[in-house]
Amino acid sequence: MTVTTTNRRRWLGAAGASLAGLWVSACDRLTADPTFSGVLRKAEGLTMTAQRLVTDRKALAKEFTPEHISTDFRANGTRYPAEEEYAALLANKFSDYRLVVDGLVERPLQLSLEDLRQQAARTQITRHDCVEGWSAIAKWKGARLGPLLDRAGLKPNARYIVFHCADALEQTLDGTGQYYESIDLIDAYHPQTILAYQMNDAALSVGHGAPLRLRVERQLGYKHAKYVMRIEVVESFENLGRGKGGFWPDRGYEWYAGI
Ligand SMILES: Nc1nc2c(c(=O)[nH]1)N[C@H]1C(S)=C(S)[C@@H](COP(=O)(O)O)O[C@H]1N2
Ligand SMILES: [Mo]
Repeated sequence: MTVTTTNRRRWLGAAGASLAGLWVSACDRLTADPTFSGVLRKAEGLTMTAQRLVTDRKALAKEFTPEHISTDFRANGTRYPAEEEYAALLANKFSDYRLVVDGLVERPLQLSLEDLRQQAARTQITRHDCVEGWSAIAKWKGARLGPLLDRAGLKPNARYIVFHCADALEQTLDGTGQYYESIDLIDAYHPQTILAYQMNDAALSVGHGAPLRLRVERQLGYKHAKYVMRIEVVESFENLGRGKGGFWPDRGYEWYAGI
C-alpha cells in the first residue's frame, strides 16, 4: 500500500500535476490526462522489458546436429597448465582429482570424476563463441550444475557460483593472475549449464580443460572456465581476484557476457 502510494505520488510528480491531497479523488481525471497515461504506459513498458530479459535468459542456446561438429576446434588461453599440482593430478590420470564444492552451502562436497559421472548428465552440441572473433561447434557431455548445487544445498544468502581453476594465465605477485569465473543463479540453474568431462564423445583433453570445464552456453567463451578445481558459492565478488568476478572481468571485460 505504502509503495503504491509512493509510486503514484512519484508518477503524479512526473506528470507535472499539482494536487497535494487530491490524488485519490482526482484519479479518473488523471487517467484521462494524456501526460499521466503516458507515464503509466512507460512504467508498464519497463516491467515488460524486465520480464522479457528474465524470460530470455531462460531460453536455450541453439543446439546443432552431429554433422555440424567442427573438425578444428582450437584450444585457447591456457592450453597446458604449468602448475605442479595440476601436473601431479594429470600424471595419475586425474584419479586423485576431487572437485571441491564449498562456500555458502549446507553440505560441502568433494567429488571424484566417477562421482561426477554418476550425477544427472546432459549432452549438447553447441557453438562456442570467443570474444576474439572465432567460433566452433562441439558436442559436450557433463554433470548438470543445478542438481549438483541442490545436492550441496545453497544457503539463503547464496548469489553467485565461482569457478576456481588450476591455471594462472598471468604471473602476478598477489595471485590475481589465477583464472576464475563466476555466474549468477539464473545461469547456474539453466538446463544447458554443465560441468563437462567429455568433448565429442572422448574424455576432455588437456587443451580443452581436463578433467572438468564449465559450459555456460548463453555466454561468451571466456566464461567457460577450464581446469575447474573448486566451486565456491558466494554472496559477493569482494574477496576474489580484483573484485570483478572473473579473470577477464578483472581486466575490463563484461562480467555478464551474454550471447
Ligand atoms: N582456466 C581457464 N579457462 C579458460 C581460459 C583460460 O585461459 N583458462 N580461456 C577462456 C577462453 S578466452 C576461451 S575462448 C575458452 C577456450 O576454450 P577451449 O580451449 O576449449 O577452446 O576457454 C575459456 N576458459
Ligand atoms: Mo575466448
